[in-house]
Amino acid sequence: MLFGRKQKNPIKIADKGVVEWKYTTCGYCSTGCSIEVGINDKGVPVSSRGVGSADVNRGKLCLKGIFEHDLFQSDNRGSTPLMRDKRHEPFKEVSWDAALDRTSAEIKRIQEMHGRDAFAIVSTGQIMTEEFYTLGKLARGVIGTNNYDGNTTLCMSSAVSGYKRSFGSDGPPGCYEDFEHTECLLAFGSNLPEQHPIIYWRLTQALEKRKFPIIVVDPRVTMFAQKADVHLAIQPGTDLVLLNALAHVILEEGLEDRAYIEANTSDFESFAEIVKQYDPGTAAAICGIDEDTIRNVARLYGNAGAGMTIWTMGINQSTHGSDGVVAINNLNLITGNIGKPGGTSLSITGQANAMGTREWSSCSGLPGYRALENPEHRKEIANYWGIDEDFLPKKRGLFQTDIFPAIETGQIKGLWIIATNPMTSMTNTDRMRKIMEKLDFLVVQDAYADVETNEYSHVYFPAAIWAEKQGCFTNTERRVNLVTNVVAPYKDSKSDFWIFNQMASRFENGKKVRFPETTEGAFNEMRELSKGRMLDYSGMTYEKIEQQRGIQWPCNEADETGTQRLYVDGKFQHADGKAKLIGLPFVDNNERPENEFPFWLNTGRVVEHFHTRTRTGKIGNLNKFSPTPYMEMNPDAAKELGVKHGEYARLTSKRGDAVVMVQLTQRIPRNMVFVPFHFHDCVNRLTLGLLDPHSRQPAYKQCAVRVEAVADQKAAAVRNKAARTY
Ligand SMILES: Nc1nc2c(c(=O)[nH]1)N[C@H]1C(S)=C(S)[C@@H](COP(=O)(O)OP(=O)(O)OC[C@H]3O[C@@H](n4cnc5c(=O)[nH]c(N)nc54)[C@H](O)[C@@H]3O)O[C@H]1N2
Ligand SMILES: Nc1nc2c(c(=O)[nH]1)N[C@H]1C(S)=C(S)[C@@H](COP(=O)(O)OP(=O)(O)OC[C@H]3O[C@@H](n4cnc5c(=O)[nH]c(N)nc54)[C@H](O)[C@@H]3O)O[C@H]1N2
Ligand code: SF4
Ligand SMILES: [Mo]
Repeated sequence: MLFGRKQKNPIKIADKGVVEWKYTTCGYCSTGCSIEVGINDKGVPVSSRGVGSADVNRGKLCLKGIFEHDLFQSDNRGSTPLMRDKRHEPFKEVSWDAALDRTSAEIKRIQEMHGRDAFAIVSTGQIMTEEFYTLGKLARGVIGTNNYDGNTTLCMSSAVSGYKRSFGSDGPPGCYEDFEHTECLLAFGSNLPEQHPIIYWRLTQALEKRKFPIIVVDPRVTMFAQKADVHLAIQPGTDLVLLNALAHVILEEGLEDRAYIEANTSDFESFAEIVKQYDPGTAAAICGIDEDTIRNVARLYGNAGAGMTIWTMGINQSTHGSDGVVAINNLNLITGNIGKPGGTSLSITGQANAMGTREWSSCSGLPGYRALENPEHRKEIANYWGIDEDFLPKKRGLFQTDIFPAIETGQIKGLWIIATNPMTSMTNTDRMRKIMEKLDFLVVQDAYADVETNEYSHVYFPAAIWAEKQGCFTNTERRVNLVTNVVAPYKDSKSDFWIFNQMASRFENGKKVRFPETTEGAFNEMRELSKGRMLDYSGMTYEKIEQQRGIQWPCNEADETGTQRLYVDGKFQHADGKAKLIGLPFVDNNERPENEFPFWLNTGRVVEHFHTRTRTGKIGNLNKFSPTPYMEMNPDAAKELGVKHGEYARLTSKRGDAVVMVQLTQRIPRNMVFVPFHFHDCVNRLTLGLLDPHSRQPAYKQCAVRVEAVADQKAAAVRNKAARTY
């Protein structure tokens, strides 16, 4: 009996006429999926599919990857360089030479008048590693500004700083395969099924083979929380207190790994002293998780043969972001869960190449995890690049979140923005508007001409995007994978690599320093510079990377396949070879809900959109699922205020206001609203963005707002539509 299947029409897959599939790596999130783009007989990309032989995604893609070929021809791609004398005047189309000459002249003028650091560069986590390396050479070795940073300060800075404090170096020690071995997974502030769908799929694959407990810490009942065995709906910004309490119970009940602590860590006593103060009763009053649950979770983790912790923005984007990361590392160090299968502290990274910038861009230091503060490192790099050692600064300059205030106070006069859109993604965008207006000169380099930040520019460089270029991305598990140029750059747009090389040739130092003409040439420099270091690329070639569908560093010349885990031997990068245990007292320094602003404002993402929607807003099959700025609100709280599902409501903070559609849901607690940050002139008008003292990362997830019903729904709808450019 076929139960009627005979009568059904078989599913038909439209024949797109693909004549060739070309290998590349996804350009959205840091999961690092291998993609093949299908090209038809006219050379047009018409389809995308996952690569079955790639270990990361094993043939799967999420919905962003499935439609990624639509990017190449999407609306408002930058087609030619643009220029104007004054901002807000109409742009004129100009040649590349004219745009590059004007920009280099402005950089020189500003540096001569106000000093080298008066010109700043803000970059991204979304260009190729070879492009990062080249930009670093240009910024540090040629232009010579110390105010050079990237949007990773909004994203990964807390993870970087936490890894450095604990282990003596950046570098996520684990890998996706750890899901296959772990006996307990603890996830902090990560909405994995929506934000890293394929990493989540890898987790579900592991769970199908073998059940192990999952504990999700998130103030919202996310999809991940719904799938968890234990959901800890934590008080915003207090993860550090919970982590201290977990360590407290583990030490109190003797669940720690004494041998590991003694052999591989330092400063245990001072750490234990601080942790003693965070008994679960005291902690419960702050973090909102009851005493018994804290004890149960500590026992689950402490008794697991291998325990792993993953985290994303719920930890990093906090005034205790860096401390939260160190506290996670503390937990895993005292339980001996670093560098072993299923035992790790794995920061889930964000942008496709957030890792590449950490490794090679020289934003926070020098290439290959070298430090500006280290004279040996300065010497090595100066010699290799052929510049005077004294040309390099002796310590790191301003972080991105300090560059903007320095424009406000007049220290910085000129700015080059590359592949980031701070007019939508920075906190307090009204303040950002004033900051942008203060600049003497702004150049914006983006794949799209309609990116909001371009409203304030004098020069616009149209950049080629993703698989119009060739180069590498590094994913969350340190896997270097290859992006190949599937199609030529759109119209007269150019690769970021080409733009940096052209800019270099317009400076005196640029004529002395070698700038290879191909990204492969830059890659070979990186291989040489990393030989014998922890971050070792020397055994990789483009060919090998494509063959293996990505290689995890370190990979030295004798190594064929790369390395899954760091610190397997318990040797760390601090001078004494040990990892540091660091005691972390909690200081409550957030803006909190109070009378006039009684709700927590929590912000983040949805699955269909990527960041400021410059890309996904233009792809019909993505935008149609989430076309409107909205907030999640608890039905009980809404009832009290007369706020209704599907209507517009106004949110107001001390900075500004925003009008959003209301989605009533029990996912969110009564004293909180959640708004995705993808829309311009929306939630970042409200955010405060207090900065973490170590990482300078903004607390995007904690501030206070009030909610009001909007009487004139029609006007709100019209305003809302007008505010969206696409
Ligand atoms: N579809 C899609 N995928 C993406 C992106 C995208 O824009 N769209 N962006 C990529 C990038 S760059 C990044 S950085 C990642 C971000 O990935 P995630 O960090 O997973 O995403 P978010 O939605 O920013 O925040 C995650 C969760 O943190 C929770 N949270 C808020 N406050 C707290 C707190 O105090 N403690 C804890 N424990 N949790 C809290 C929120 O409720 C939210 O569910 O996603 C990447 N992937
Ligand atoms: N309220 C709130 N705000 C947040 C966050 C939050 O959770 N809440 N998250 C923060 C985080 S984690 C992040 S990572 C930031 C992201 O914030 P942004 O960096 O501003 O985000 P994007 O929209 O991805 O900007 C990248 C730009 O690069 C362009 N682009 C893409 N590919 C290329 C290329 O190859 N070359 C060039 N030149 N341009 C290219 C795109 O068109 C886009 O304009 O937002 C932060 N802002
Ligand atoms: S999970 Fe991330 S890397 Fe994979 S297809 Fe989706 S957006 Fe691309
Ligand atoms: Mo991010």
